[in-house]
Amino acid sequence: MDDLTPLRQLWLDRINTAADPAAIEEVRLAALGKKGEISLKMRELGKMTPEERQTTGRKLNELRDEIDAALRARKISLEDAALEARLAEEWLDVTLPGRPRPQGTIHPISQVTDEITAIFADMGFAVAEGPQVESDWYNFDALNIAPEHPARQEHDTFFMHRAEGDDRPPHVLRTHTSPVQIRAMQEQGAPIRVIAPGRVYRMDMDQTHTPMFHQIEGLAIGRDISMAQLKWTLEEFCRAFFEVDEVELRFRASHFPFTEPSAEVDIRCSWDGGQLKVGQGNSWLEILGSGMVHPKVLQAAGIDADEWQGFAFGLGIDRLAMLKYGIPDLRAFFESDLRWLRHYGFAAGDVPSLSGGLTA
Ligand code: 2NM
Repeated sequence: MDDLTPLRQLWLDRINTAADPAAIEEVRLAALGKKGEISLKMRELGKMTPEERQTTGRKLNELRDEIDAALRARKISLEDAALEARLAEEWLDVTLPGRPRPQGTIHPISQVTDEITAIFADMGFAVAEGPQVESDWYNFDALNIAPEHPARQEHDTFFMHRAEGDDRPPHVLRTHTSPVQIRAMQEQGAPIRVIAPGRVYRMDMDQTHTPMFHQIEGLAIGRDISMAQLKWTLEEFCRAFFEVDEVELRFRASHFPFTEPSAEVDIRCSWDGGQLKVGQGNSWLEILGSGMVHPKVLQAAGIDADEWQGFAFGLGIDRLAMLKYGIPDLRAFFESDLRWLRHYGFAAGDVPSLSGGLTA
């Protein structure tokens, strides 16, 4: 049999010039596959004399093994090179700073809610929360609001839909956070001291009203809690909230179904050059409603009205935020305008605390 050296050189050249793993596989099939050149040569061994077969067979075996080894080595080095290329291409610098995104701020409503919550927390009030979709019992009946009361009419309250033929009274979007206080009294009984901040809904939309707004209501029930403690609590709240040493409050007789007696509360103020100053001047600013919780309300919430009494109050967060921070337009509160937010919003680090002064 002829010299195998040229054949050997041919295949090693092909192997070493194969550009990628797919080309290597083609060369392998052409050399060592069933119909590959080396395989065909080995099949011819059968036609040889035993002597020829022995020497040529050994040489062919050696050549096959050498080609096979060269194929594997080339394949591995091509795969390594491909991996190196990918690693060089697909790098990611995990130390890069994050991409800048539109920078938001703490909304004035969130800030003022946190400020008010901090003040009442300091006076021993816990925060209570409840559903925004309420039964008419929690939103109206339990609060001594009669079926014919104007607040229950279609044009004031958002009613949820009932299925056709379901005659039960529909649920409502809560019109105040009082239902939260009813639930808190049912769950915890008396004595109790809670505030309920949250969203409330009324069908109203003009310069000074939005159909969704924010309220905080407070409730303190004990054996002998009176209007005197209500007045002190609200004065203390106003001193802390408006960050002034002295405030003067005026209680005006009013009427709410859920309190008796009821009072609207004004704070003495001045408007020098459009700038609100609290605690001085000759103007009065209405800031909240309040009263002694009606015995029927206590009873509806499962509290014995012969043994317990207490005060409640409610205030609008949105209006207080406008007053404290000089924000002129209520509707801008809910437009999610980033320029407005950057102007009126607060930094994430401005956490209200009483020890530091709320806005220190
Ligand atoms: C106000 C004014 C007066 C009030 C009453 C209650 C409850 F649930 F305890 F009866 N919560 N809030 C209340 C009382 C709310 O808002 C102007």
